Amino acid sequence: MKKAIFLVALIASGLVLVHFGLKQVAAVSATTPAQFTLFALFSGWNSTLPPGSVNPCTPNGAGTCNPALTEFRGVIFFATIKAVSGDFDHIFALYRAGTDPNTVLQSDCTPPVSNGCIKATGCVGTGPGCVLTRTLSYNATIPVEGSFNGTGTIRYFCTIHPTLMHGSIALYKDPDVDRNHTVDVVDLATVALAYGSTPGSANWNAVADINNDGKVNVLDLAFVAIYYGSSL
Ligand SMILES: [Cu+2]
Repeated sequence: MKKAIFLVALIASGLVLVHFGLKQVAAVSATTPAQFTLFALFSGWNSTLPPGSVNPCTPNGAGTCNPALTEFRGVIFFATIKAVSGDFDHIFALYRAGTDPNTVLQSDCTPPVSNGCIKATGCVGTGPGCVLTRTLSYNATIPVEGSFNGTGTIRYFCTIHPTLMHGSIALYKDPDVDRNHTVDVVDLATVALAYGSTPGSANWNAVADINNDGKVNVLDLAFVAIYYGSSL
Protein backbone atom coordinates (compact mmCIF):
# COMPACT_ATOMS: atom_id res chain seq x y z
CA MET A 1 0.00 0.00 0.00
CA LYS A 2 2.73 2.44 0.96
CA LYS A 3 4.65 1.55 -2.16
CA ALA A 4 1.55 2.20 -4.25
CA ILE A 5 1.06 5.64 -2.69
CA PHE A 6 4.68 6.43 -3.35
CA LEU A 7 4.48 5.43 -7.01
CA VAL A 8 1.29 7.41 -7.54
CA ALA A 9 2.90 10.39 -5.88
CA LEU A 10 5.99 10.10 -8.06
CA ILE A 11 3.89 10.04 -11.20
CA ALA A 12 1.76 12.93 -9.96
CA SER A 13 4.82 15.05 -9.23
CA GLY A 14 6.10 14.39 -12.74
CA LEU A 15 2.77 15.49 -14.18
CA VAL A 16 2.83 18.71 -12.20
CA LEU A 17 6.33 19.45 -13.39
CA VAL A 18 5.24 19.01 -16.99
CA HIS A 19 1.88 20.68 -16.65
CA PHE A 20 2.78 23.81 -14.74
CA GLY A 21 6.34 24.11 -15.96
CA LEU A 22 7.68 24.52 -12.43
CA LYS A 23 11.36 25.20 -12.64
CA GLN A 24 14.29 26.51 -10.71
CA VAL A 25 15.24 30.10 -11.33
CA ALA A 26 18.20 30.75 -13.56
CA ALA A 27 20.39 32.26 -10.86
CA VAL A 28 20.38 29.05 -8.86
CA SER A 29 22.42 26.09 -10.00
CA ALA A 30 20.64 22.74 -10.04
CA THR A 31 23.18 20.92 -7.92
CA THR A 32 23.97 23.63 -5.36
CA PRO A 33 20.80 25.73 -5.05
CA ALA A 34 22.03 27.48 -1.92
CA GLN A 35 24.78 29.23 -3.88
CA PHE A 36 23.91 31.91 -6.38
CA THR A 37 25.57 34.81 -8.14
CA LEU A 38 24.08 38.22 -8.84
CA PHE A 39 25.67 40.72 -11.23
CA ALA A 40 25.29 44.27 -9.97
CA LEU A 41 23.87 46.52 -12.67
CA PHE A 42 22.06 49.83 -12.26
CA SER A 43 19.26 48.65 -14.58
CA GLY A 44 18.60 45.67 -12.29
CA TRP A 45 20.33 42.66 -10.75
CA ASN A 46 21.48 40.23 -13.48
CA SER A 47 20.22 42.61 -16.16
CA THR A 48 21.33 41.89 -19.70
CA LEU A 49 21.13 45.58 -20.65
CA PRO A 50 24.53 47.22 -21.32
CA PRO A 51 26.50 48.33 -18.23
CA GLY A 52 25.63 51.89 -17.27
CA SER A 53 22.15 51.66 -18.81
CA VAL A 54 19.69 53.79 -16.87
CA ASN A 55 16.62 52.02 -18.29
CA PRO A 56 15.11 49.41 -15.98
CA CYS A 57 15.44 45.79 -17.06
CA THR A 58 12.21 43.83 -17.67
CA PRO A 59 10.38 41.73 -16.77
CA ASN A 60 11.16 41.83 -13.07
CA GLY A 61 11.47 38.40 -11.48
CA ALA A 62 12.99 36.77 -14.57
CA GLY A 63 16.44 35.20 -14.43
CA THR A 64 17.92 38.18 -16.26
CA CYS A 65 16.15 40.97 -14.35
CA ASN A 66 16.01 41.08 -10.56
CA PRO A 67 15.47 37.30 -10.39
CA ALA A 68 12.95 35.80 -7.97
CA LEU A 69 15.07 33.39 -5.93
CA THR A 70 14.16 30.33 -3.91
CA GLU A 71 16.00 29.28 -0.75
CA PHE A 72 15.35 27.00 2.19
CA ARG A 73 14.81 27.49 5.89
CA GLY A 74 17.77 26.32 7.93
CA VAL A 75 20.06 25.97 4.91
CA ILE A 76 22.74 28.67 4.82
CA PHE A 77 22.82 30.27 1.39
CA PHE A 78 25.82 32.00 -0.13
CA ALA A 79 25.34 34.94 -2.48
CA THR A 80 28.24 36.06 -4.66
CA ILE A 81 27.85 39.67 -5.76
CA LYS A 82 29.88 40.74 -8.77
CA ALA A 83 30.61 44.22 -10.09
CA VAL A 84 30.24 44.70 -13.84
CA SER A 85 32.85 46.81 -15.64
CA GLY A 86 31.37 50.11 -16.81
CA ASP A 87 28.53 50.18 -14.30
CA PHE A 88 28.13 52.07 -11.02
CA ASP A 89 29.08 51.05 -7.48
CA HIS A 90 26.46 48.96 -5.66
CA ILE A 91 25.75 47.46 -2.24
CA PHE A 92 23.81 44.20 -1.82
CA ALA A 93 21.52 43.87 1.18
CA LEU A 94 18.81 41.53 2.51
CA TYR A 95 15.66 43.07 3.98
CA ARG A 96 12.50 41.84 5.67
CA ALA A 97 9.44 41.28 3.48
CA GLY A 98 7.29 44.32 2.85
CA THR A 99 10.12 46.84 2.80
CA ASP A 100 9.23 49.76 0.51
CA PRO A 101 12.07 50.33 -1.99
CA ASN A 102 11.48 54.07 -1.74
CA THR A 103 12.49 54.03 1.93
CA VAL A 104 15.69 51.98 1.62
CA LEU A 105 18.86 53.79 2.68
CA GLN A 106 22.48 52.70 3.00
CA SER A 107 22.38 53.74 6.65
CA ASP A 108 19.65 51.12 7.35
CA CYS A 109 22.29 48.41 7.39
CA THR A 110 24.79 50.16 9.64
CA PRO A 111 24.52 48.68 13.14
CA PRO A 112 22.15 48.91 14.83
CA VAL A 113 20.28 47.89 11.66
CA SER A 114 16.93 49.56 11.00
CA ASN A 115 14.07 49.82 8.49
CA GLY A 116 14.00 46.05 7.93
CA CYS A 117 17.63 45.61 6.89
CA ILE A 118 18.92 42.16 7.80
CA LYS A 119 22.42 42.16 6.42
CA ALA A 120 24.50 43.94 3.76
CA THR A 121 27.79 43.65 1.93
CA GLY A 122 30.30 46.42 1.37
CA CYS A 123 30.18 48.02 -2.08
CA VAL A 124 31.11 46.32 -5.32
CA GLY A 125 32.62 48.41 -8.10
CA THR A 126 35.70 50.52 -8.66
CA GLY A 127 34.92 53.47 -6.37
CA PRO A 128 36.68 54.20 -3.06
CA GLY A 129 36.42 51.25 -0.69
CA CYS A 130 34.74 49.05 -3.30
CA VAL A 131 35.94 45.69 -4.59
CA LEU A 132 34.91 43.62 -7.61
CA THR A 133 33.36 40.70 -5.72
CA ARG A 134 31.62 40.37 -2.37
CA THR A 135 29.94 37.42 -0.69
CA LEU A 136 27.12 37.25 1.80
CA SER A 137 25.74 34.26 3.68
CA TYR A 138 22.42 33.96 5.46
CA ASN A 139 20.56 31.28 7.38
CA ALA A 140 16.80 31.86 7.14
CA THR A 141 14.54 30.99 10.07
CA ILE A 142 11.21 31.45 8.25
CA PRO A 143 8.60 30.16 7.43
CA VAL A 144 7.69 29.86 11.10
CA GLU A 145 6.70 26.33 12.14
CA GLY A 146 2.97 25.98 12.69
CA SER A 147 2.04 29.22 10.93
CA PHE A 148 0.73 27.52 7.76
CA ASN A 149 0.55 30.87 6.00
CA GLY A 150 2.73 29.90 3.10
CA THR A 151 6.37 30.35 2.27
CA GLY A 152 8.57 32.90 3.96
CA THR A 153 9.77 35.89 1.97
CA ILE A 154 12.70 38.26 2.24
CA ARG A 155 13.78 40.93 -0.21
CA TYR A 156 17.10 41.97 -1.61
CA PHE A 157 18.15 45.45 -2.67
CA CYS A 158 21.02 47.57 -3.74
CA THR A 159 20.87 50.10 -0.93
CA ILE A 160 22.27 52.79 -3.25
CA HIS A 161 19.75 52.16 -6.06
CA PRO A 162 16.85 50.36 -4.34
CA THR A 163 14.05 51.35 -6.71
CA LEU A 164 15.69 49.72 -9.74
CA MET A 165 17.72 46.98 -8.06
CA HIS A 166 15.45 44.83 -5.94
CA GLY A 167 14.09 41.29 -5.92
CA SER A 168 12.52 38.67 -3.69
CA ILE A 169 13.65 35.41 -2.13
CA ALA A 170 10.94 32.83 -1.34
CA LEU A 171 11.85 30.62 1.61
CA TYR A 172 10.53 27.09 1.69
CA LYS A 173 11.11 24.37 4.25
CA ASP A 174 14.16 22.28 3.46
CA PRO A 175 13.46 19.73 0.67
CA ASP A 176 16.32 17.73 2.21
CA VAL A 177 13.79 16.67 4.82
CA ASP A 178 16.11 14.36 6.75
CA ARG A 179 19.05 16.80 6.56
CA ASN A 180 21.56 14.32 5.18
CA HIS A 181 22.69 17.04 2.73
CA THR A 182 21.26 15.38 -0.37
CA VAL A 183 17.70 15.56 -1.66
CA ASP A 184 17.15 11.88 -2.24
CA VAL A 185 14.59 9.10 -2.34
CA VAL A 186 14.21 9.13 1.45
CA ASP A 187 13.08 12.76 1.30
CA LEU A 188 10.67 12.03 -1.53
CA ALA A 189 9.31 9.02 0.35
CA THR A 190 8.87 11.07 3.54
CA VAL A 191 6.68 13.54 1.68
CA ALA A 192 4.88 10.72 -0.13
CA LEU A 193 4.01 9.04 3.19
CA ALA A 194 2.46 12.27 4.47
CA TYR A 195 0.66 12.78 1.17
CA GLY A 196 -2.89 14.09 1.49
CA SER A 197 -2.50 14.95 5.17
CA THR A 198 -3.39 18.10 7.07
CA PRO A 199 -2.56 18.93 10.71
CA GLY A 200 -4.42 16.34 12.76
CA SER A 201 -4.20 13.60 10.13
CA ALA A 202 -2.62 10.36 11.29
CA ASN A 203 0.09 10.70 8.65
CA TRP A 204 0.65 14.46 9.08
CA ASN A 205 4.32 15.41 9.09
CA ALA A 206 5.03 19.14 9.35
CA VAL A 207 8.44 18.95 7.68
CA ALA A 208 6.79 17.42 4.59
CA ASP A 209 4.62 20.53 4.15
CA ILE A 210 7.43 22.16 2.22
CA ASN A 211 5.45 25.24 1.14
CA ASN A 212 3.95 25.65 4.62
CA ASP A 213 0.32 25.86 3.53
CA GLY A 214 -1.04 23.33 6.04
CA LYS A 215 -1.46 20.47 3.59
CA VAL A 216 0.91 17.96 2.08
CA ASN A 217 0.00 17.68 -1.56
CA VAL A 218 1.40 17.48 -5.06
CA LEU A 219 3.04 20.90 -4.73
CA ASP A 220 5.22 19.68 -1.87
CA LEU A 221 6.07 16.51 -3.72
CA ALA A 222 6.88 18.43 -6.89
CA PHE A 223 9.10 20.81 -4.96
CA VAL A 224 11.19 17.94 -3.62
CA ALA A 225 11.26 16.44 -7.12
CA ILE A 226 12.58 19.71 -8.59
CA TYR A 227 15.56 19.64 -6.23
CA TYR A 228 16.04 15.89 -6.40
CA GLY A 229 19.76 15.09 -6.36
CA SER A 230 20.74 18.54 -5.09
CA SER A 231 23.38 19.00 -2.39
CA LEU A 232 22.15 21.14 0.48
CU1 LIG B 1 23.20 49.99 -6.92
